[in-house]
Amino acid sequence: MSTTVAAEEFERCDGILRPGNTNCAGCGMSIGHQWIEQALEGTRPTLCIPACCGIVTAGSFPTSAYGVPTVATTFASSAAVATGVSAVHTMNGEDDLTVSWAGDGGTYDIGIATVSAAAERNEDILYVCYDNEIYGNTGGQRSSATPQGAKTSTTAKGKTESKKDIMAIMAAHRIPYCATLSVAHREDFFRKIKKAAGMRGFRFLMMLSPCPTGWKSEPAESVDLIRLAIGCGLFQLFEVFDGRRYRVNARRDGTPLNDYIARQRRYKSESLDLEGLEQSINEGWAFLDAMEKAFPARDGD
Ligand SMILES: Cc1ncc(C[n+]2csc(CCOP(=O)(O)OP(=O)(O)O)c2C)c(N)n1
Ligand code: SF4
Ligand SMILES: [Mg+2]
Repeated sequence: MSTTVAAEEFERCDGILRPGNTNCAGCGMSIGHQWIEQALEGTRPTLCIPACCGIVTAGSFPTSAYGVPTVATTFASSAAVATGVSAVHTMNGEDDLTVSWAGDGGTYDIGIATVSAAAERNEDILYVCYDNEIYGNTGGQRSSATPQGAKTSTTAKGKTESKKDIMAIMAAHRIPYCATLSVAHREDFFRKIKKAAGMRGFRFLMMLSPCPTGWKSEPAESVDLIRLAIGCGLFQLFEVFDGRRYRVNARRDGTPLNDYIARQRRYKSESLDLEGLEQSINEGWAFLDAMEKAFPARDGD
């Protein structure tokens, strides 16, 4: 077997994610990193990553699968550390982009205090939560982002509570920009990364991140799953400006919820309540439609 690094791989060594990383096949993080890198067109961000799969990605010292400066933070503190990194860039007169890249555990749960504090201070941070709806790297435990009905290693019969509405929480901070990201909608993804990178202040992006290991799904179906999640309305693709003006980017298209559920063995659970889930999807859309109608985004947003 040749040990020569292919020319195009070598060229990518200074990108965000290098070849040879340890992400599982079909992991949403791999797509997310590559698309952010491509959307930034050569801009090299500084990454602040808490304890999560994303910091396992780096591999063991002294090598790293990240080709940009990366700070590993404690589980709760990526937004606090990013605050410091961003301040240092400013003090040095550098225009560098500071990116927090954190899981749902580090965002919705243990990290919520530092995320909220940085958002309230409107720190100059691009915060990206890759939400795989579990504590992936520690064995797939439940998080507050785990959806109702999904089995995890700590909810053997399926989770009984609903997923926390992190977008509503972040919008309530009235930060300049909040948006959801889909790895099945490349153009929309790139547009949002470019938009967020071109703004100042706290920008919050949330990507539903397929996780074949935790979702018990086929790695090759990861992108299809996100397309189905949007088609059935379970995952809403939208953006909020200054926490007040809403724009929906894709609408549900009548895809049956079961088309999404049936492809993931995590949903083979006693507590799955399909009707209840459908009702909460309808309620979520009634809310989002009403917000967009009452408080639409402006042309320049
Ligand atoms: C204070 C503290 N508690 C627990 C842990 C163990 N721990 C490390 S990462 C993690 C879960 C991370 O979940 P998430 O943020 O969703 O990222 P994922 O692993 O899914 O990528 C846990 C429980 C820790 N590092 N620090
Ligand atoms: S456990 Fe899930 S999130 Fe973690 S690397 Fe594997 S697929 Fe990605
Ligand atoms: Mg997670």
